[in-house]
Amino acid sequence: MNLQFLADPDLPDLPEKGRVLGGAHLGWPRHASTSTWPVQTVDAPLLGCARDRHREIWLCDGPCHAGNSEGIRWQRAGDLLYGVLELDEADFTGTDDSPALQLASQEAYRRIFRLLEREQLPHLLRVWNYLAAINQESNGLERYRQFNIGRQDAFLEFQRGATGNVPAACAIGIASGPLNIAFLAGKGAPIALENPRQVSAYHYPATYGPRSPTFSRAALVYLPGQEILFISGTASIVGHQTIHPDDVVGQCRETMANVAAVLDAANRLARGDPYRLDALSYRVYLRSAGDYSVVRATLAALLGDTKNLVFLQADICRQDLLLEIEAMASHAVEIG
Ligand code: 3EB
Repeated sequence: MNLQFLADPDLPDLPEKGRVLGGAHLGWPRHASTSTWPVQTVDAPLLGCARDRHREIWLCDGPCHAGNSEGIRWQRAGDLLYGVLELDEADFTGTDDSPALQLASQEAYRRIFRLLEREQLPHLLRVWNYLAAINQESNGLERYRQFNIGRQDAFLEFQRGATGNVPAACAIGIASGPLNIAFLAGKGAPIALENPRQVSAYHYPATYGPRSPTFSRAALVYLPGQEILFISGTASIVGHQTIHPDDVVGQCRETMANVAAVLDAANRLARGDPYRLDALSYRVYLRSAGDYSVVRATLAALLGDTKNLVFLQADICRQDLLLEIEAMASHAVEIG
């Protein structure tokens, strides 16, 4: 099974629909999706984009089959599965100790893990998490930290461990709406990568919340003849501390130094040609839309151009972080 990432403006009007594993629609206001495959709708305003939405798909070279279980819209092709689920916090009765978002997060990951057990595709490779009002506090705890408790509880409940071989991920704040999670899973284990410039997120000290986030800095994923690199949401964090508060250009450069460090770690293990910073597909999340021009210029200076970048206005999981950048690339590798 070979997987190809296609995005606007290079997306065909009518991709061969039996071969689209799934995708994402970015932009606000939201467009009703008419796709027959699972689509994660990311309700965040696009910045500097001529189109009013940005569509992405994962195209397979073989047939996909669809399923809908555990409230997850999913599709499977060979040993790969892409799924999307949305859970409304209002459907959960929180308590002082366990707010609704924590319970919804735990339930979302439980459902994912149950589906993966049933499909015998045990490995979570990459997860895209979006939640409303991520920096808002309730029950004395920031909502991102509530999410982290629920997520980690589910990993532990399913005996998955919450350190080491955990998926690449992002966790981003949007204005409103349900907890919204998309994921890619497979039969084979990914290689989880860490960043030598950063404390592993799963070892962050308790000053960032009672439970550490459960994600790796990147994952190398293997399909027959193909290697995919997923670089998790990356920010201006060195060690475990935010660097350059109130300086968006400083944060942008530090973030790219982190992306470059993760890329170096990937290239030490990559089986194909080396990955290059200027040949990745990027999503850039900016807390403040007004920072768009200066961040774009900073990235253009580092990367040469910005044609493989999508910019979105969204909240980052620490109040002092002004941006977060994630990236991805796919390379052919020798089979065998
Ligand atoms: C960081 O490095 C920034 O909780 O899944 C980045 C990627 C971040 C994923 C997550 C959080 C997550 O801590 C935040």
